[in-house]
Amino acid sequence: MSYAYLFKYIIIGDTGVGKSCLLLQFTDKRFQPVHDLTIGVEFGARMITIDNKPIKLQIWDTAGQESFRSITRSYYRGAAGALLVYDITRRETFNHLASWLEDARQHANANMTIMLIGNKCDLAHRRAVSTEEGEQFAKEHGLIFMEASAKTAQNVEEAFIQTATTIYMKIQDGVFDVSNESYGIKVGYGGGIAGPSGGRDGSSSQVGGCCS
Ligand SMILES: Nc1nc2c(ncn2[C@@H]2O[C@H](COP(=O)(O)OP(=O)(O)OP(=O)(O)O)[C@@H](O)[C@H]2O)c(=O)[nH]1
Ligand SMILES: [Mg+2]
Repeated sequence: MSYAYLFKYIIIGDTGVGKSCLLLQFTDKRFQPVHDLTIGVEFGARMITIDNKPIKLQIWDTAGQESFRSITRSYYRGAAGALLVYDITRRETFNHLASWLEDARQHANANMTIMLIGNKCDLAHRRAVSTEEGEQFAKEHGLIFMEASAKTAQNVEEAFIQTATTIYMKIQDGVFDVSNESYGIKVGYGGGIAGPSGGRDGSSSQVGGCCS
């Protein structure tokens, strides 16, 4: 399937916060109740539509465990968007956000769009981080913010799509040189400047199905 643009995303955050579950909910509309520890990096993809244009999201789901941190760092480069995830029921995952941002600042391009996600908002009775704290942190660091649940699917679509909308608007504003793929953006048919080979979707390792 052809696309106007392809955006690369990375999902980061502590182990167990629900990164893989958010991806699975977005690509397959399923929830995995068991913690299937990610080893290294996994991959998912899905089509969305923004401004009537087909956009392909190519998503790298990284392992949160400390021992994989150096592998994760090698995926920041070439990402247009990042979902930085914490678990609203575990304060330490919120406390570690600054160190994740530090990694992003060092290894990602300066125009990467970062969406902060307070996940597991279905577990309100076990909440350890207030919504206001999440909002405040996001505001201080120039991030977009949403609370979400990979279990109920609340705000999952919204988080991925809002991130893409922000990237799309940055492209319209001329923030990126889209011919330079190191920004994590590829132009296909109907995008800005369609290249001679642009637009063909040759990906075969797609985890999720396509929608819309
Ligand atoms: N109640 C609830 N549980 C969730 C939610 N998201 C994830 N979980 C559970 O949290 C655990 C960890 O989820 P994963 O998605 O595997 O976590 P991860 O961030 O990918 O962890 P690593 O791969 O080790 O970095 C699993 O048991 C999930 O079922 C959610 O929104 N609500
Ligand atoms: Mg995982």
